[in-house]
Amino acid sequence: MKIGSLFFSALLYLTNVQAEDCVYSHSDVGTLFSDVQEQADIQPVGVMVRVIGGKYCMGDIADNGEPDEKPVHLEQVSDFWLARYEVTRGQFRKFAASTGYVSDAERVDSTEAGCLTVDPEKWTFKYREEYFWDAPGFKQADTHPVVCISYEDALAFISWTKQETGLPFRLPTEAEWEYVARAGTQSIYPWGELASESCDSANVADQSAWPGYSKSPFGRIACNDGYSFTAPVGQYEVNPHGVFDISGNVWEWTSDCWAKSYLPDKKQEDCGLRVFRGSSWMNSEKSLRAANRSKNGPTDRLNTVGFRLALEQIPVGSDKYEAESP
Ligand SMILES: [Ca+2]
Ligand SMILES: [Ca+2]
Repeated sequence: MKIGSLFFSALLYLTNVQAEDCVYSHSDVGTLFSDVQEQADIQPVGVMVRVIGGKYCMGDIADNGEPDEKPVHLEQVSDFWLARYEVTRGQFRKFAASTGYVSDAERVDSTEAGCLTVDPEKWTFKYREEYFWDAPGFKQADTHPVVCISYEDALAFISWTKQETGLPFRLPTEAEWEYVARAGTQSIYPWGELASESCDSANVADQSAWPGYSKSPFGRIACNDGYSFTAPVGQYEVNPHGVFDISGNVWEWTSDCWAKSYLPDKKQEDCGLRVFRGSSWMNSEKSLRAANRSKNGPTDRLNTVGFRLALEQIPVGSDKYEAESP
């Protein structure tokens, strides 16, 4: 963060944000999907969409969340580019094949090799040595989002995309992620106030969840999205900013360190924990909320967590991509 924007943010935190501050005009929110003019197909990353920045209220607006989602505060997001889809297993396969990359789940020297998965009988989580991105414990195709990926694995993939394209790809920040997920809304969920209305927009723990799910402490949402585990990317309604699966399917690593609150003076940032956002096929009401934050260590990996790429800007006149209209 630049010094100027840090000062600006501090002022906003100190201001007591009122409900009316969270009412947006269209120009505040930025250009929504109906206005999107720019997208770019950049191989091997895929389609990136341009997100027009704006200001919004970040955090637990509905006041039904966790302490780390408070206080609600104004955030200013600059224009940036975000991948239309979660990174797929096929994209990760191409990366692993061309670089010989060995993921954290596959490292033999790992104290806990494999991928963290749930025991469907006891609903306890444990690392299973045989599970990794190409064998996550359920059936996937290469069009599904890659899972069992640690934060460090995601950074390794990003390094490769930088080499392949010459463009400075990165993970989105939490503020960028929530800005895109909310898309101008202040409701509990991006689609409204009810989790049961999620199934057109997101792959969650729904009525089609696997049989072992009857013992889950998370519960199942009262609608049917058609997938027990991951779904191919892009199966549900597009978000107003032009991206798919921002909520649900798989959690997405962000570039931020987790902190106990959004207050700068109490932040006590612990970079031992990185934030991921958006909930997954295994989760339901609580974690699907737009304000929800989850976190894990940088080498931890679960079969519910993947990632999505962001990019500051595409250089004018870049020959790395073909600009397209949607
Ligand atoms: Ca589902
Ligand atoms: Ca997602």
